[in-house]
Amino acid sequence: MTLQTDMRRDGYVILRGLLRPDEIARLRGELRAHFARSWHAEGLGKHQPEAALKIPAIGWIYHHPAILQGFRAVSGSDALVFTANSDAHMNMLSWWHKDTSENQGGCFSGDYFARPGCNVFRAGIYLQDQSHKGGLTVRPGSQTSRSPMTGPAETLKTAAGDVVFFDIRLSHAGQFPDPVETALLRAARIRRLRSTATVLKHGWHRLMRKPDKLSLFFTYGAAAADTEEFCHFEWNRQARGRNGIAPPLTPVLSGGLERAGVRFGAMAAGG
Ligand SMILES: O=C(O)CCC(=O)C(=O)O
Ligand SMILES: [Fe+2]
Repeated sequence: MTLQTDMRRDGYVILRGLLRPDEIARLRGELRAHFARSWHAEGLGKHQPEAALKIPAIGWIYHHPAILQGFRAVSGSDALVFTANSDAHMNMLSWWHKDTSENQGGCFSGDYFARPGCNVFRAGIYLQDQSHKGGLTVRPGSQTSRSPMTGPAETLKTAAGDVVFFDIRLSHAGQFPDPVETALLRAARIRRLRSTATVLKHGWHRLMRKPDKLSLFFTYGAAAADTEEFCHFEWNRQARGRNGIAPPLTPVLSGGLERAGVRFGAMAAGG
């Protein structure tokens, strides 16, 4: 009950120590191996959207028992739906935003910031201790404000193995750029300077002895109208540029979800 109360009030909850050290090491290795070969350049770092489709090796994390238990606890629902939405990041800079895609028309209909609660939650996993520099910075309670810039900010200190669960309407940011990175980000807006800016950012990162920052985010919902809307939105996004049909999850992942008693929403919503 208190976790649901905290989620309603603050828009986020940290659950400590959900992943074991060997699981953290495994996930780090799998993400590193992926990012050595494939990524989208973003925020002068590496981003893998659709990580549940594009990084088959990490399928196990999407039905990890302790994380599913976390989603059940914060949502107050035993009936969970995996939305197929997931992003992996390495050394990516970011800025204040919400995960509700207002720049693409919004993932929900109606005045969704006016509702006190929402049934769609994201898990954020940082794969190293973020005790000196925080991992995620949030604006507690901002899940009901439309602007991502409203309200006081709090930087969350997490240890590898902790998972941050948050209402997808919460205003949050990952790694803010320092002044040098701000200048490089500005340069990278000019197309022909982008790759030079990325190389310089990498050099700066090394010079300043900044540790690599790896993270994984993914979205679950409680079986409810919000979640159906989110799944439709995600299915349509994944279908774009693919002849109007979103790709199915790998059989290994869909089998794992089924065994864990989780519905795979995007397929159900799109079919
Ligand atoms: O870069 C980060 O750590 C934050 C990532 C994030 O907010 C997201 O994937 O939605
Ligand atoms: Fe986000």
